Amino acid sequence: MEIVQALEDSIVSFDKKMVVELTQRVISEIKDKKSIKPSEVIDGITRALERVGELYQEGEYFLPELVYAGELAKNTLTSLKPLILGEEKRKKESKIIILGTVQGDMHDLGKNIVQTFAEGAGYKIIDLGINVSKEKFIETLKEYNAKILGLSCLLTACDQELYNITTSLKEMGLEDVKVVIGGAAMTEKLAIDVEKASGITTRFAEDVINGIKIFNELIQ
Ligand code: B12
Repeated sequence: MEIVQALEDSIVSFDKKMVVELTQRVISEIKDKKSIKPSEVIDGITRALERVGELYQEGEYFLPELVYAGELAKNTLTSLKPLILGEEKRKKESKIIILGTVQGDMHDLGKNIVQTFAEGAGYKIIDLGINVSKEKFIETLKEYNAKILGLSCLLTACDQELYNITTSLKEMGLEDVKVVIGGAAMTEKLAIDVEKASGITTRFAEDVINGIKIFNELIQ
């Protein structure tokens, strides 16, 4: 786990050369020695971005640093993707999840991790990307006759979108759709409030692993 810690530190200190080198080492550890799991590396990357976020909040880092750390993390995740698919493979090919980041929000690193893991767990993911309107979510749910909607939201300012989307689901007669929300601005309490206000089943996932468990429960 020392390598994962070093990778985490090199993202926080923007040491690109070290990030590239450590990513390669981590990949060999996963493939050859099987001493590290891809999910442990994801946890390390998540911690790194959380630390960068704290430094940003404290005024130590600024927006360009956030962007750069996000890019370093993205490159590592892209290299890990084939291994994650290998780790999580199971059979739920016919189960479809519509996924996206809500309107007004451009964050996609967490959503992309969910996409990769859920695909690895055998789900078919229709990823609508970032800044997705409620109309687009609803149109796609209908198009695929999908019953699970995964929403990523990292900005408190976008909380209202969750109410808008779920209320529309109800109004459109799609009350059998179940919603799973995740991202920095989401909480268990918010999920409960959204469910109460809309009547649409809404669950909160604190991370990707918890998210996959919830998908499994909801889709049974
Ligand atoms: C990287 C980052 C950025 C990057 C985004 C790059 C990208 N391509 O995504 C950039 C620089 C572009 C950015 C921009 C902004 N950001 Co920003 N950003 C972050 C940062 C540092 C990390 C987020 C991240 O990627 N984390 C790592 C991923 C892996 O974690 P995650 O998203 O939480 O996802 C995990 C779980 O939550 C869960 N999950 C997530 N989504 C879903 C969905 C489902 C269905 C499921 C099951 C699970 C799930 O699974 C994931 C894996 O376990 C956070 C700080 C933080 N602590 O979160 C701030 C943060 C989210 N940003 C913030 C802000 C304010 C902004 C800006 C408004 C800044 C500005 N002034 O312009 C803009 C917003 C632009 C916009 N309209 O969206 C604030 C939000 C505050 C709030 N509560 O509203 C934060 C919290 C920073 C802070 N402390 O102030 N940001």
